[in-house]
Amino acid sequence: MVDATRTITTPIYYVNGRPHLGHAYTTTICDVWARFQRAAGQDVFFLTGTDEHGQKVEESAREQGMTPKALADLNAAEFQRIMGLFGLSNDAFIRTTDPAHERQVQTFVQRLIDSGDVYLGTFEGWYDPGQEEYYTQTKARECDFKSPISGRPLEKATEENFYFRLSAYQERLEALYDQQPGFVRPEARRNEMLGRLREGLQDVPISRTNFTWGIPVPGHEAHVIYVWIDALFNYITALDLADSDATQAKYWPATYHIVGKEILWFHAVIWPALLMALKIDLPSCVYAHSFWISEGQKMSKSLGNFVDLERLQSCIDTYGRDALRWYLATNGPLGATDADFTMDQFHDVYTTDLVNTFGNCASRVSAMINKYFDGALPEDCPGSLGSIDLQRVCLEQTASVTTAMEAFDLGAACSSAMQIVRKVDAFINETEPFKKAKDPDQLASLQGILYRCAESIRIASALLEPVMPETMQRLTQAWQLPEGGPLEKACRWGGLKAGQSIEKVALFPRAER
Ligand code: ME8
Repeated sequence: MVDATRTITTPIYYVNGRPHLGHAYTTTICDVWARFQRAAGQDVFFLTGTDEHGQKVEESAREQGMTPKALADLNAAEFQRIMGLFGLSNDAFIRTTDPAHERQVQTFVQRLIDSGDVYLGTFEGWYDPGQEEYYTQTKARECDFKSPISGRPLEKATEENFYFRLSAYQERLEALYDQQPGFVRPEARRNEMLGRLREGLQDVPISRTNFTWGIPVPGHEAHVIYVWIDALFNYITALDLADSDATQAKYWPATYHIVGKEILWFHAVIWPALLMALKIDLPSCVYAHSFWISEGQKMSKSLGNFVDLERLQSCIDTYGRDALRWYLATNGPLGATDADFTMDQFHDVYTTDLVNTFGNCASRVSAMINKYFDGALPEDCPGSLGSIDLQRVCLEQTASVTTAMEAFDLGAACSSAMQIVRKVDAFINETEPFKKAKDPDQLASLQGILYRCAESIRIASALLEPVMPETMQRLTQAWQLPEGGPLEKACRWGGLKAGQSIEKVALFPRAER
C-alpha cells in the first residue's frame, strides 16, 4: 500500500541561542528525507520552526534590554537564514508566537481540562531553570540536586500548578512500546525510554506562575502554559488540527519526528500521552539522533567551541553546500553514538567520496565520450561486457536506497547510491575502454561500455539528488538528462538516448586542506 502523505518534523529551536551545527544537522537530514520522498512521488510536509516562549527567553531579552518578542523576531530570522544557507526545502516554518499557534494551544489545553486530563494541584519538587524542566524528589536526588545538563543547582519549587495526568497513561504507553516496536528509534534509545517508563510515571506540572512570557491557561490568566507543552503542540497546530475544517489535516499523523537524544523523553512519553488524551493519532516514529561534538570536544558555551553559522559558511565557501550536506548525511550521529565534526575528516570525506569517486567517474566517462564520439552518446550493444552487469547493479542499489531511506538510514542510502559509481569504476578498469578505442573491431563494445557507464551515473545522480541537489542539477543540465518525474521511472534503465550530447563535467574541484 502506498501511503497518501509523508510528514517529517525537526524540533522547533529555542530563540535564546544562536543556530549552530546541531540545528543545521537535524534540519538538513530531514530535508534529505523530504526531498527523497517528494522525488519518489509522495505528498510531503516538512516542518521546522522556532520555540519562542518561556522563562529563558524572557530572561535573555531582559539582559539584552529588549522585549521577548523583539528577541524572538531577531533570532527566528537567524534560524530562517539557515534555510537559505543550506537550501532547505521546508514546507512551513512555525513560530510559537504565531497567533494561530497560541489560539490552538489554548483550545487543546481547554479540551484537556474539560476531559479531566489536566487539573489544578500543588507541586513540590525541583526545577532546572536552564532546561525549564521539573524533577521529582527522587530524580533530583539521583542527579545530586544539580542540572544533568548545565551542572547548576536545581531550585526548590512549591506552587499551585496545572498538572497533566501522565500517570493515567502508563499502561497505554507500555502497550504502545510493545505493539509498535519502531515507535522510538534507534533501538538503544527505545530501551532507555522503556526503562524509564517502567520506573513509573508521575503527573507533570504544565503551567507556571513566576513569569509571563507564554500562553495563558484559558480562564486562568495568572498561569502560563509550560513551554514544553506549548512547543510540542507545534506539530499539530502547524496543520491547524484544532480547527474542524483544517485543510492540512491530511498530513497528520507524522511519519517521523526527528529529534536530538536530549529531548526524547518529551517526544517519546509526554507527547504520545497528550495525543492519547486528545484522541489524536500518534506519529509513526520518533527518531532520536545522537550529538555532534567538535574536534573531539563537547560543544558548549563555556568552551565557546560551537560550530556556528560563520564556520559552516566558510566550509560552504571552500567546498560547496552539497559537500557539507554529504558530510552531514554520511558521517552524522544518526546511531546511538556521538560523531566528531573535524575539518580533517570533512576534507577527507570530500576528497574520497566526491572528488575521487563521483566527480572523477563522471569526468572520466564524459571525457571518453567526447574524445571517442565527439560528445554524442553512443548506443548500447547487445550482450554482456565483462563480469559486471551495471543494469542489474542499478536495479539492486535503487531498491537498497529506497529501503534505507524509508528506514531513515541515510548513511546506508548514500553508500548504496555511491556503490553504483564504484561499480562503474570497476567496470571501466575491467573492460578497458581506452584500449578498445585503439581497435576498430571493438567499436561496438566501446560504445556499449560508455553507454552503460553514462546511464549508471545518471541513475546514481537521480538517487543522490536529494542529498546534493545543486550538483546533480548541474549534471542534469550538462548531460541534458530527463528532468523530474517519479524516482522509480528516473531510475529505470534506458533513460539516456543514443546521440544525445554529453558535455565534459568537473563537478567537485579538488580543494586545499
Ligand atoms: O530543545 N548535535 O531546542 P534547541 C546534534 N526548543 N544535534 C544538536 C546538537 C548537537 N550537538 N545540539 C542541538 C529545544 N542539536 C526545544 C525543542 S521541540 C517540540 C522543542 C539539535 O534549540 C537537536 O535536534 O535546544 C536537538 O534536539 C535540538 O537541536 C535542540 O534545539
